Amino acid sequence: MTTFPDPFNGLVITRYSNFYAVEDKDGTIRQCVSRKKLSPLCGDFVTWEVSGDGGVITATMPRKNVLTRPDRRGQAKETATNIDQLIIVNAIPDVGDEQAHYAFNTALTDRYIVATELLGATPLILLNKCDLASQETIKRMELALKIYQDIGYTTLLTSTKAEIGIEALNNQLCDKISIFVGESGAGKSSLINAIMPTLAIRTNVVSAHSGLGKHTTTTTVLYHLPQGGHLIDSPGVREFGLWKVEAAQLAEGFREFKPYLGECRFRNCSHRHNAGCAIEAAAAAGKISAARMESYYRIYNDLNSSD
Ligand SMILES: Nc1nc2c(ncn2[C@@H]2O[C@H](COP(=O)(O)OP(=O)(O)OP(=O)(O)O)[C@@H](O)[C@H]2O)c(=O)[nH]1
Ligand SMILES: [Mg+2]
Ligand SMILES: [Zn+2]
Repeated sequence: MTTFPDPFNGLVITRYSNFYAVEDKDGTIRQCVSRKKLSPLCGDFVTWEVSGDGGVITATMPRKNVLTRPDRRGQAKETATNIDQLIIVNAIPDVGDEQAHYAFNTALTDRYIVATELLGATPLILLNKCDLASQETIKRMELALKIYQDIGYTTLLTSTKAEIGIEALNNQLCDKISIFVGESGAGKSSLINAIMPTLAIRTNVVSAHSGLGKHTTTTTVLYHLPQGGHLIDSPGVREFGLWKVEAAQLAEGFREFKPYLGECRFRNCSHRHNAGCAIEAAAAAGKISAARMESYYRIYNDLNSSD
C-alpha cells in the first residue's frame, strides 16, 4: 500500500498530453488536470479535488529530486521525481559482436551513476540478457562489474528469458521508488514484467528488417510492487547527456574520489593531468580504477565541449 504523506491524497502515476493519472488513497486511478502553475511529474505526491468526472491537482509535495532525460532536440526534459534508486539496465553484448568484446556500455553507465549521485539516489548496475552470453563473456562481464562492486555499488546479472537474477532484483526493490533507465532494447520493460507477470507491459521487439523497435516504451509510468515499493518504467535513451552539472561538480559524482577531494595542491584542480592532484595520484597508486578515471576525463571533456 502506498503511504500518502499528509495532507497529500494523490500520487501521479503517469502523464498523457494534458492529463495526469492520479492514484487516490483507495487505489482508484483518476484522470486529472492540473492548476496552471504546477507541472506534476510521475512520482509526485499531490493534493487533488473532484472536478466533473475527474479531478484537478491543486498542489504538489516538495520534491526530493527530479530526474531529467534528453528529448528529441537534446534538451533536458523532466521525467520523474522522488527517485530513491536508479536501476541502470545494460544488455550484455551479443555473442560474436567483435566491437563489443571489451565490456558493456560503461560510458553510459558512468554517466548515469554521476546523475544518480548528484540526485542523492542509489544506483544499481544491472547487466541483462546473460542467457545470450558464453561462459567466457560472463567472466569478462563479472570483471567489469567488479570495478563497481569494489566502490560499493550493487550489481546484478539477469536474464528475463532464462529467469536468472530476477529474485535477487526483486529483493532490491522493497519500500522505495526505483526507476529503470538505460538504452532502448536493453530489457527494462521485460524486467518489470518478469517481476510482476500480471502487468504484461508491451516490450520492444526490434524488427530485423527496419532495425526499428516496436512497442518501445514512450511514456514514464509508475507501478506498485505487491510487497511495497514502486517501479517506474521509462523510455530508453540513445545517449545520456548531463545537464546542470558543472565541471567542478562532476568529481562529486565519482564516489571513490571522495576521500581525496580537497587534498589536491590547487583548490580549483580539475583532476586532469594537474600537478599535485590527489585523485590522479590515487589512480596512479591503483586506488582508483583506470577505467573510471578515463570515464571522468571523457565526461569532463564532453561537458566542456557542449558549452
Ligand atoms: N535473450 C534475451 N532477450 C531479452 C531479455 N530481456 C529482454 N529481452 C528482449 O529484448 C527486447 C527489448 O526488451 P524491452 O523490455 O522492450 O526493452 P526496453 O529496455 O524496455 O526498451 P525501450 O522501451 O525501447 O527502452 C525484447 O525483444 C525482449 O524480448 C533477456 O534477458 N534475454
Ligand atoms: Mg520499455
Ligand atoms: Zn585534483
